[in-house]
Amino acid sequence: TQMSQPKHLSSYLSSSGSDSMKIRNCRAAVVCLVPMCVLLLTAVIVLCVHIYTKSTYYTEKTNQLLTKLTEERNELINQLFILGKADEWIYYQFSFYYMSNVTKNWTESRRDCLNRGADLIIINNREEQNFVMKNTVKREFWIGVTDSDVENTWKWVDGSTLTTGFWASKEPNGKREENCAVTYLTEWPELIGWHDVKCNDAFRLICEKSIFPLIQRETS
Ligand SMILES: *[C@@H]1O[C@H](CO)[C@@H](O)[C@H](O)[C@H]1NC(C)=O
Ligand SMILES: *[C@@H]1O[C@H](CO)[C@@H](O)[C@H](O)[C@H]1NC(C)=O
Ligand SMILES: [Ca+2]
Ligand SMILES: [Ca+2]
Repeated sequence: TQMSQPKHLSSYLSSSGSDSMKIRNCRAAVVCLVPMCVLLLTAVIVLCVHIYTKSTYYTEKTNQLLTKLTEERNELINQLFILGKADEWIYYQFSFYYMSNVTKNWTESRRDCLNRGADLIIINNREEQNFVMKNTVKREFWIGVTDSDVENTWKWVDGSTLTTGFWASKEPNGKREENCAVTYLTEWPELIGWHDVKCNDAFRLICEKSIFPLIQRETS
């Protein structure tokens, strides 16, 4: 039956012509066309199946993403509510900040931040440093960096190593005596910036809570 159809078709197509050459050409064309049609159809089906599975895959993915995003949003709203309630937190560039009014040593200050669901500030760049300067009074504030473990290897509270900081000129200078750091805003320009000081001294603190751990926890 496979061969009968091309034969029939070709004879139909060449019904007006008496030229056998024409018939042969037509037959050859049909013989070629039929597998091509089959191939094309197969391709279409494969493509359809592909698109179908892909679309269901994407629908699933989209739903997952939507659920995740909704959860994220709710969590963020929750967080905003908790932090906003205190009305002491400032939002800037994906982080919330809290500047204290009371003074404590570095360890106690860090504990204070942790109790607030945050940690001592990690100053990542010049913009963040400028933000801190703009939002603090002319005092020293603890920041989350210390070289208590290894002299002159300053580690942030998240375990990362400080590369370049915003140290005041001639700082850090305290060797083993001064292993914790404050950011200092003062009228003396040469003293503006970070200072290493004694960890047991009492200063105000800056807490930072990034919104990224929240998102990372959700997506992992
Ligand atoms: C710090 O607290 C005292 C009272 O405990 C208050 O009078 C003062 O205004 C506060 N300062 C700031 C900068 O919030
Ligand atoms: C920090 O202050 C607390 C409470 O005053 C004290 O118990 C602790 O020993 C101090 N820590 C350091 C490292 O000085
Ligand atoms: Ca930071
Ligand atoms: Ca110093």
